[in-house]
Amino acid sequence: MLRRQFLEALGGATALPFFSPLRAEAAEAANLTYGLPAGAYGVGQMGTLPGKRPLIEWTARPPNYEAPLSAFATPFTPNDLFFVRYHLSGIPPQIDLQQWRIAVGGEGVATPLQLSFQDLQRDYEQVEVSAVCQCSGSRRGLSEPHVPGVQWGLGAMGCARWRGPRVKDILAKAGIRPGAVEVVFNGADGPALTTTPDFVKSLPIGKVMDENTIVALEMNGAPLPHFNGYPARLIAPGWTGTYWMKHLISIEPVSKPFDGFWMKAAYRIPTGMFPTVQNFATQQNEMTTPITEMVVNSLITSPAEGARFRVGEPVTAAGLAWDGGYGIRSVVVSTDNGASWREATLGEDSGRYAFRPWTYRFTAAGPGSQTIRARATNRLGETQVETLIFNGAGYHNNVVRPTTIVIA
Ligand SMILES: Nc1nc2c(c(=O)[nH]1)N[C@H]1C(S)=C(S)[C@@H](COP(=O)(O)O)O[C@H]1N2
Ligand SMILES: [Mo]
Repeated sequence: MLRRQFLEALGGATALPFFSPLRAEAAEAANLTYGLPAGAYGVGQMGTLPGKRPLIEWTARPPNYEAPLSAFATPFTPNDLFFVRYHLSGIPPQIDLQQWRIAVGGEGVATPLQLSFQDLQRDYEQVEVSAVCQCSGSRRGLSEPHVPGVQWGLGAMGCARWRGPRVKDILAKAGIRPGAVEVVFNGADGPALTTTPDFVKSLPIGKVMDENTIVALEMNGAPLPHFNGYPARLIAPGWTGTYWMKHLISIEPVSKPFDGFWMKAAYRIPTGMFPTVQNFATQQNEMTTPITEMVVNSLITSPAEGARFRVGEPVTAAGLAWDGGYGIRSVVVSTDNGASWREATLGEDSGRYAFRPWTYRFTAAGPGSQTIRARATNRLGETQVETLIFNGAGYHNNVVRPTTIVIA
């Protein structure tokens, strides 16, 4: 049977048991996460964008490609396995570096600037920030009940070393006027149909002036891949990917809250629902508020779902943990369905915005199946939840999630 047919057949068989070899096999065939809506298994398939290795293709126009679990074997995600997320399909097929400029302007600056790539490299201190870029909707496909939108599994995220000038240094050069409450960022992509609003985002002035908010000209020591925002993108460490404007072409401080569609109608969560410290006060109302910081979370990268071990065999579980920029304090692991938890060993600390690797060794019990669960806690004491905090957009899913291994 062709893989596609196999997956479609599986798509019809809803309500597979919590763990089944069939489900593990199907997920593995397409690199898909288990637990997605049954129909998603007929949609997600491997696809290759120019400059990338195969990723899980959810939509080709606009391009929405998820990283397979193998991309997270290292704490920095390879550029050619980094996920790709776009809202609009009017993406410039290529960008001419000689012609490309960032316009720094609007009523909020004294001296408007037109900055070339060379200006950005030459005239400003270059700083490096290691940071996770995670889509607000990563794991949306695991929402219960399921919600509309791209049915992302675990891989709508990645971590890179980003390098370039600080936004605050650029604004200092342009002479930012007092009274700016937000800064508006736009990218070179646009709607294919004029009826869809252009993707434009703002950030509160406090976040913009943070010394870690930069315009990245490099990603992991190389030029940005085209589909990750070549030649330059905004980095808003700790905050979800929606603010990380790709193909950046304008920076504009404003004295009133920006009222674009992508601020007012999208990327919002019910006010007070999540325990974030930094919020976006100028965009908040009683009902909803913009999503801001990522919530603390972890991923088990090894062993794979359905992996086989012998009774008594030593197993090393490994994975990653991250949060909104406070840093990971601990990761605990349970191999007995959550009855007891023990400390995992944390790996190299690449900074408070980066993936923190962890490992945990145990002995396979059994025979039968055994579950592995990981739970990260950050330095604020925030921890992952046992039960989903449901919201209609499927954001901030940090539910503790089991990986099941088979022991014979
Ligand atoms: N120009 C532009 N920038 C964008 C977007 C977009 O659609 N267009 N999507 C944003 C969202 S929602 C996310 S999650 C990140 C994804 O970054 P990546 O595609 O490099 O993984 O880009 C952000 N920047
Ligand atoms: Mo996103």
